[in-house]
Amino acid sequence: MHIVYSAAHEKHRPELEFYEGELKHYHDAPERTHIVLEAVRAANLGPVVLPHDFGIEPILAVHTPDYVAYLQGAYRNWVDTGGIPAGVYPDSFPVRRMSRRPTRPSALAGYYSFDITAIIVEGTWDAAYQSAQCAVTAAAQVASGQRAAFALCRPPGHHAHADLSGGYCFLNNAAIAADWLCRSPERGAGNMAVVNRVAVLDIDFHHGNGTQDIFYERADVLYLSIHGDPDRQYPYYLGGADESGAGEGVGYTVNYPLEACVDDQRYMQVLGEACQRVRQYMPAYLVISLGVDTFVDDPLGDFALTEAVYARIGACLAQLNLPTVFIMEGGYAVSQLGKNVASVLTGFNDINGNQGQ
Ligand code: Q9C
Ligand code: ZN
Repeated sequence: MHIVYSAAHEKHRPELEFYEGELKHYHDAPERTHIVLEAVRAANLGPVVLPHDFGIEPILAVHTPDYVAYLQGAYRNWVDTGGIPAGVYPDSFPVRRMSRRPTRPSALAGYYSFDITAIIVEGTWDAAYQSAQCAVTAAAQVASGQRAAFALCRPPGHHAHADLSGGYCFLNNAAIAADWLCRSPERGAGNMAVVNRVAVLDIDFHHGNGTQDIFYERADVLYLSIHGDPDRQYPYYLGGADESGAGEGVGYTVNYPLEACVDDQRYMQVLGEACQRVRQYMPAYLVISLGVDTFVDDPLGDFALTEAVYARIGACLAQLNLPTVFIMEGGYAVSQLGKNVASVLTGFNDINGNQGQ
């Protein structure tokens, strides 16, 4: 399978985040991506390719124009109005009963965020744009007949809503890829009028609140997520088992919020259930939001998965026998990050008799 990677992610390098009451080094460091790149190279999964530029259209199909314009100008506007050069740090948020859209750049930062961790620096837009292009490029690979592709996205995407940043995410790469696959001309039996069904299975430790919200009222994208129960874990305010879609989308959102200390066996049991739901849906494509912050030593998660489970996860996904786009999301136990991601992908390839190479 092709690995789609752009070095543009390096331009997104916020130094500090406010974490559990203290200023800490930003968890989504560029080194994460370098480690994964090295591991997937060493695993001989396939060629590392640059993203094509599909332009702004696939992004605007998911995100609002005002939000995209805000992201593009946020850093310059912030600095020009006296903001610190270290980055755009939102401090106030319009929550219940507050809905004015302000013009001051520092206030807009809160207007377009739901938390304080998606920090914008000078290169953030370029990095987020190329990250989204990696996702679309990987989607285009499977739309044109490849069994699978891996978009090594950074910044990640699954927390980003149509018009909200948060959780280190700005543009929702998985949603952009899934939506693009629904509309891609290669799909279907060459019938442009047919909208393809796409399943998005989110195996990052955190609930993909952004992806859920983007597709909440759609039946052409099935969103499933296995994650730490939001009653206990970030993103706290979305991701319950009782959220199952609205309008035409009723029944097309499926959440598996789990207890702490989930082990390999329990995880594989729940993954099996989720895969059954995917089979029943009979999608044309599968998009995996691939986070490995489910690992026992991850500082941001409280599951207890061991390194041995990741190849099993990959094998289980391969058995769905669908054209599959892997999108990189979280994973912060840097010493094991590369190994765990590579294990998912090699576990997937091994089932397919290495067709991906
Ligand atoms: N006290 C991803 O894995 N901070 N994002 C949590 C908990 C945000 C994780 C704070 C974690 C976001 C893509
Ligand atoms: Zn995560």
